[in-house]
Amino acid sequence: MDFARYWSTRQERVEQALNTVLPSAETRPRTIHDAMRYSIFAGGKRLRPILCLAAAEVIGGEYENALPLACAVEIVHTYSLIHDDLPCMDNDDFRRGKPTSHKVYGEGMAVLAGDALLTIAFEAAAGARATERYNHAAMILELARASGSQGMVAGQVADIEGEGKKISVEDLQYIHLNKTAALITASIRLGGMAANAEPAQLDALTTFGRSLGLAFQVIDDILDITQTTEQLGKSAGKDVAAQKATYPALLGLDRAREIADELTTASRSALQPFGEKGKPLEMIADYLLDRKN
Ligand code: GRG
Repeated sequence: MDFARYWSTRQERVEQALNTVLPSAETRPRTIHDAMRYSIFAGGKRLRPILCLAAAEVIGGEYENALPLACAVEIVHTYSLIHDDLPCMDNDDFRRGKPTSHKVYGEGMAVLAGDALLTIAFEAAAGARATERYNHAAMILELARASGSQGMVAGQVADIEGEGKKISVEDLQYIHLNKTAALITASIRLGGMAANAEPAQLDALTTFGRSLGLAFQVIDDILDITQTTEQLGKSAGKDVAAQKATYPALLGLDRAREIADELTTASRSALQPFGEKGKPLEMIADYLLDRKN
């Protein structure tokens, strides 16, 4: 399988779909729509939507059916990045290789662009087609739970409260599972739902998602200290500067690498019930382990 081609065709399809979901930059009020588009089209990898499409295909569905949900997860992700970069949060000047939203549009407009993206994500999700096992409410609930105060926001709260403190590996795992793995897992589950996955299949996708999501954040922690700002497209070395608890900080770089390997292996094992059909998700897991940004 030509993985580069697999990735780029889906990436292009996601770009097109996002372009349709978002109001044009000329739509009044222009500033907010321009700001929303600026961050959405700033050059993200599109990992979450591609995982969503891949999960639908692994279950045997058409990836087109999962596109509204794929857009929804990418839009929630982009909102979280805009807010995470604000001076009152991580205070970052660069994201996706470009100046952050508040640097270009000012803080007030960046907050609003994040708010508007979070809202329009649910509009996008509402455009999904219900399946025999999963109605619209189930899909919307999945996205809401993963994004809210018992999902991504919970992780962000624990992350902020943990800054400068000595926290346990269990606490760090709680942060990573919520801040990062929750939305990644939901992206994969939503793809499965769009393809009418059987309950046991959805369980297998969930196990895959949690291990992959954790591995993704451990690798992100490692890259923060091993890569340059240019390579990452966002400021490197921020975790050390903010005295953040990370896997390398708590356990050392070598052990963090081992953990990323172990989690990737665990995620691949969860795909066993899918046999050969699970190959695309397996390749995505391998690609994430080796990524440089
Ligand atoms: C509610 C005010 C308010 C803020 C919410 C929840 C939140 C802010 C932020 C948490 C989200 C966050 C920054 C998680 C970290 C996950 C992570 C490693 C993101 C980078 O993902 P990539 O590498 O990025 O997929 P690209 O740019 O490629 O999409």
